[in-house]
Amino acid sequence: MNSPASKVVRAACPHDCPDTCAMEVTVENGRAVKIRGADELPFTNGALCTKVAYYLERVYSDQRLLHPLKRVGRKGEGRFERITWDEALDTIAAKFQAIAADDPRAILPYSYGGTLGLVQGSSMDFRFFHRLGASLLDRTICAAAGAAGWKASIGASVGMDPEAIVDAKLILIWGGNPVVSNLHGWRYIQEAKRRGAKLVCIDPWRTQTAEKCTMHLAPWPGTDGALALALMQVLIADDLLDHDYIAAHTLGFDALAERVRDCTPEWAAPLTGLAAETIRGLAREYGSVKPAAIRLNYGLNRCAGGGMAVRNIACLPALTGAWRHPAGGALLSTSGNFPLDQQALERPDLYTDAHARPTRTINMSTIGEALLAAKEPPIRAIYVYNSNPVAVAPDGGRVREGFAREDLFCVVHELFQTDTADYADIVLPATSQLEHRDVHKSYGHFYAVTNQPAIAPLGEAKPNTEVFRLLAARLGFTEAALFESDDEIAAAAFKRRDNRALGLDPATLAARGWARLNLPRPFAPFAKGEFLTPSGKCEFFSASLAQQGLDPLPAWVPPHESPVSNPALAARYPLAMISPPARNFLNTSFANMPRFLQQEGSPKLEIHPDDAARRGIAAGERVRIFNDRGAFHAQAVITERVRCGLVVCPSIWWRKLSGDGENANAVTSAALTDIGGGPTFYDCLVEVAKA
Ligand SMILES: Nc1nc2c(c(=O)[nH]1)N[C@H]1C(S)=C(S)[C@@H](COP(=O)(O)OP(=O)(O)OC[C@H]3O[C@@H](n4cnc5c(=O)[nH]c(N)nc54)[C@H](O)[C@@H]3O)O[C@H]1N2
Ligand SMILES: Nc1nc2c(c(=O)[nH]1)N[C@H]1C(S)=C(S)[C@@H](COP(=O)(O)OP(=O)(O)OC[C@H]3O[C@@H](n4cnc5c(=O)[nH]c(N)nc54)[C@H](O)[C@@H]3O)O[C@H]1N2
Ligand SMILES: [Mo]
Repeated sequence: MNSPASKVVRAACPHDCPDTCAMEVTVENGRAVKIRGADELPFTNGALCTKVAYYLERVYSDQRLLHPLKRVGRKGEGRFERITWDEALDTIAAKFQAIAADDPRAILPYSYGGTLGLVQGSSMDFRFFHRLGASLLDRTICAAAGAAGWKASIGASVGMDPEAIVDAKLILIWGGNPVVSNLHGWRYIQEAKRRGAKLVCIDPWRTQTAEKCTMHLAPWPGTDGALALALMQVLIADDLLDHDYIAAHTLGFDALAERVRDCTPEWAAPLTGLAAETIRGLAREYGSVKPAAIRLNYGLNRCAGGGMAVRNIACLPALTGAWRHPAGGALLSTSGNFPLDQQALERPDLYTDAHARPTRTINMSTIGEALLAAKEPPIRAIYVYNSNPVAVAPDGGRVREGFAREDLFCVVHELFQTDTADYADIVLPATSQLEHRDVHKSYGHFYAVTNQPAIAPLGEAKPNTEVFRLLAARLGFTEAALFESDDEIAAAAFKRRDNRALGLDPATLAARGWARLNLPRPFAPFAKGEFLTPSGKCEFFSASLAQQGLDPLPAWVPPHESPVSNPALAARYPLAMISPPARNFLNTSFANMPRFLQQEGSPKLEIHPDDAARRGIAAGERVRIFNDRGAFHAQAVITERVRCGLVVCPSIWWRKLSGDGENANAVTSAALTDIGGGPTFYDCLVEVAKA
């Protein structure tokens, strides 16, 4: 009941997760006392995940940063002193002004998925840094390779309706662990299983998802591209094709058939570590069971060939005509369905109007190298928000070295004193989702979700947008776009004239908390072709890849680090390591909350009994995981969930809370993917020894 002292506020889960839940926050006398998943949004269905169900513990955590701070100790040491907002903003403005007078490109914004809100994550921040003339950041750290690979085949991040999957008869869960990282999407897959679908999980690790599937295939990390080519070979050789669909809606079939002629299951078997008969069986099933759906996720795009692997898989439903049915086809991300008005949100014209020379772009996945070696100009200041690079970026030793530069001016806007905040000169306290306004799209469903502030900012915390407005004023900028309110920004987020945005008007969103994109039901995006590629077809042959100097056809790109691609390295470091999400953490978010730390215990390394025995490692023992880049420690979990030769470190731990000041990114590589410039977290050879 809503009495004056008690109200229910409509909110959105801000976290980097495909589910983007609608939430209801009960507020009594200015304090949030209850949070729950909204019942009416079909995807959320009244339930939050185990992390966000306890969100109030995060909001009201005694670890929250409540005042601006300035560093008084050495970088990384973590000694800070309280200052006023005026002192903090004056310091930042003076530094930025001095650097910008020489070359504003020496200033770098660094942000990612702390909140996926369009207001707090991609509006005023972009406007401010555009006006300032700072370097641009290429936000590659998660999905860049997969998005680029998908784009080459399909044209944009559009795929099947995740709710329609309930009617599929065969579902390949490929490079995803929905029980952990897409819990609400998993509900629809389970419903399909209840209705008789067969679920096949393709994941090197026997996850909780794999256990609940009908079948689990465990390829070596980074070999999905080869597996997909072999599936194509069988589909073509056994004539399990939809010839009409191929003729009408695809480009380059003959060249593709030629390309995969020798990519038999026998060819792929030693590369993937799967039996040839298993591969052939999967291809025959995929080619004959209808409707067949593929739910890809990003786990498979974190290896050298991650772009091409996704591209290859995205070609499969066009060969079999699976796209004809709403419950067939494939889905990686629904992002491209949302008619965002990116120009209105980000205002790139603020750059071009104020600066004659073009800026430059820094890839966030190689931030260590950029901080240490970027030239013309070197990076002199970094402003970090919505991200924790010292813990999440690959080749963590280099990243820390970069952030430790005494001559680097570093601002970190955060809710918590993270590993990165320890390297800041100025730390600014950020509001939580309950304390600011936002609006969200989703990358796992078709609903926009609104977020109204439920409570006043705690302490002196300020939203991202507010800080940029204040800094813009201090720097003497006068453009109206730099002073818009959060409500105004939220109202401009979607392109009003795009038909898909019907119903996404701010009033509807505010009243109900969420709204579905105006897309037909049932939705079969490519039943009649109409792909979003330049040719309008599913491009087996991609002229745009060719233009970039890349292979225009689906191809096999081996991992950077594997016995096949680098036998000398594999002789020294024989174990492939992946570090996917721990269930109770969301990247490094939640990994400082006592409840979740207690559930995860300590950093763990899952290792096969034979690999453990060979190294004299007993269950529960502390082990050292190392390669030429670095080392970290974990507790050995001896298990057949991993095959011999594979180790898994559920992540991402805060370095300073892990026991040795390191985490899995001490050993991961900053080498990039084939397409899209993405990171290769899961392409990493290591050795393990008793500590
Ligand atoms: N609880 C929880 N939920 C999360 C997150 C979290 O940290 N915690 N993170 C969020 C974010 S930012 C993202 S991007 C998504 C990530 O979620 P997903 O997109 O599902 O990606 P990952 O969890 O990285 O990997 C998924 C699975 O892929 C497997 N995998 C690793 N390498 C390979 C490979 O080469 N081939 C194949 N076939 N499989 C491979 C891993 O073992 C893992 O089980 O989840 C989001 N949701
Ligand atoms: N080894 C290994 N490394 C990985 C991965 C892996 O699987 N293995 N996964 C990779 C992936 S998929 C991703 S997406 C990245 C994730 O990397 P990040 O996007 O950096 O994610 P988080 O670690 O959750 O850090 C987000 C930070 O933003 C802060 N924050 C939240 N809301 C706000 C706000 O409104 N304002 C401000 N200023 N700050 C806010 C949070 O407190 C948190 O500290 O990590 C990557 N790193
Ligand atoms: Mo991610």
